[in-house]
Amino acid sequence: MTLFSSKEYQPLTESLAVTLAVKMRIFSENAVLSCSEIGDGNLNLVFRVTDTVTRQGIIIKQALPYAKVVGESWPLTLKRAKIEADALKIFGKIAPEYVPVVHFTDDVFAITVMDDLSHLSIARTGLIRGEKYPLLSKHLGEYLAKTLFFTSDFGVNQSEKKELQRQFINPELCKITEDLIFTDPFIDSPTNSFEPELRSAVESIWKDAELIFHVALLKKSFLTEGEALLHGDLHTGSVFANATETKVIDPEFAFYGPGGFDIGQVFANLLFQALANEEKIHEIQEHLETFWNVFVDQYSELWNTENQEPLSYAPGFFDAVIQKFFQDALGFAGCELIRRTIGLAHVADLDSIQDIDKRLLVKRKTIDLGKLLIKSKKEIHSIDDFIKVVVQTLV
Ligand code: SR1
Ligand code: MG
Repeated sequence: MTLFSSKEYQPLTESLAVTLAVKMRIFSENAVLSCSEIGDGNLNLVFRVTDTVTRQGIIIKQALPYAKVVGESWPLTLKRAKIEADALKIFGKIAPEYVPVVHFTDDVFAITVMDDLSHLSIARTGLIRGEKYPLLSKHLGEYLAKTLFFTSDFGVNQSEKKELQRQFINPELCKITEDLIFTDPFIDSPTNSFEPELRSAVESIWKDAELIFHVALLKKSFLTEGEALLHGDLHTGSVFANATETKVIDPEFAFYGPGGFDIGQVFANLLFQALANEEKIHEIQEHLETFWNVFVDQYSELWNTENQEPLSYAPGFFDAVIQKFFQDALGFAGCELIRRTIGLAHVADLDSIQDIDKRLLVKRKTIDLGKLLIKSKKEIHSIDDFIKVVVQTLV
């Protein structure tokens, strides 16, 4: 399809997004369309085009050639739009109930057109508002069990997996994670951002040789272990939800990495809610338990019924794989807790706390929990141990 007269990339405006929707013939010929740019993430433009009568809509997402959160001084590859669309298609085949349908893509314009999810809320925003998502953790457990299994050497032919690995080499976006999660928060980097009152807590991170040693090992794992096709940025802002439905969006950071990274991001981003609101500890505890237990049950089922690895029956092998996911996830969760508190890209769960004393207290606890998870992950053997550590940090 020829999109516009120009064959060169240009950022969409609301009126160009409507022109595109008309050309795609998604709506009826006489439909009167409205459009607004609704993107609130760090990187992309997101347009919702709606039929003003039926209220049905579509989403047109476009990558910008720079990081929106910083500006044009931080150039970013447009190839990430293709990575994201390809990942959505693969994850959509594996776990269709949890992934929006992709209707159209254009690599030159870095555009992905997909289902409108406006009947759902961004999970982070909804959780902050106090909304309940009783199925969120079960759905995320199922989603990750399926995507981490069916893209790994256990769930896909091992040659096909290597082809996928090649397709999802994603150096520019991985570099963002390497810097913003594993490097910058642990050194005195100009990208860091934190309240001046936190300086001594932050400097104690930079001086903590044992902590830096463990972070270096986690970074090595992120750099070198191609276990499965990861979402790569699975925080609660990448999830749309309501009481019955969950959709995982935004896999532009997708690449072959350690499965515990996606699991750890879910752990950490649920934890922000408990850290910010002590009264939510039971709700978040249930989410953490359900998420992990569903993940293990589903992964175990797939391991026993769909395994492509002839040696998978070896006694103790499954338990070792699950234990590795768990301990990696704790360490990665610790890095996510710290980087969202003192690094470049923060989370509204913490930053929206208006009372400065409360915000500082919560952020100090977040840093403490992050350090503990990174350093002590090998002493935390079960989800019950993990919950105990969280509760001890909160009191
Ligand atoms: C410059 S990008 C900052 C962060 O936003 C994305 O969602 C990722 O989490 C990244 O680390
Ligand atoms: Mg994102």
